[in-house]
Amino acid sequence: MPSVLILNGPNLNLLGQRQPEVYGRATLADIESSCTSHAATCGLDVSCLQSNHEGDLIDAVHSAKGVHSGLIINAGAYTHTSIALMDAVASVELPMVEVHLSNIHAREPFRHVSYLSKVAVGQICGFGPQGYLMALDAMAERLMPS
Ligand code: CA2
Repeated sequence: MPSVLILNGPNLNLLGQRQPEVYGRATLADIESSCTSHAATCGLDVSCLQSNHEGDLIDAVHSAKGVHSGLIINAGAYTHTSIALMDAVASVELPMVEVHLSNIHAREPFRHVSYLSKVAVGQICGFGPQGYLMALDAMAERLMPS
């Protein structure tokens, strides 16, 4: 069964505890659990990792090569700043779907730019936790076309 690595970046460990008006009430554990259940219905295995550290996210992307068939990444604020994470994704040559809980294009101008989008198959934003499930559907179609 193809395996997908779901990476979440800085501060996403705080989901459900603060700013529910922006990010909703689901915790990261809730989201990871629904991803695991949904992935099974799509014929995918998933592994989930969250880190507040850019280098750890880069290491996780490097380690995905040869282990996972695709990446789903919500890089948090590193989305808008990290050329290094973009380069890491490009280097492993795995399909990557970018996810954001909020609609980054409807927020502050500094959130409108995503370095990760340049190396993504596509970006899903504004649908809250459901966006991760949509990303799994997109990845399943990409890895196992019907
Ligand atoms: O909408 C998203 O998913 C974001 O990636 C979330 C990032 C933000 O910097 C991006 O522009 C868009 C921030 C994640 C912070 O998460 C928190 C959760 C609860 C309380 C405080 C922050």
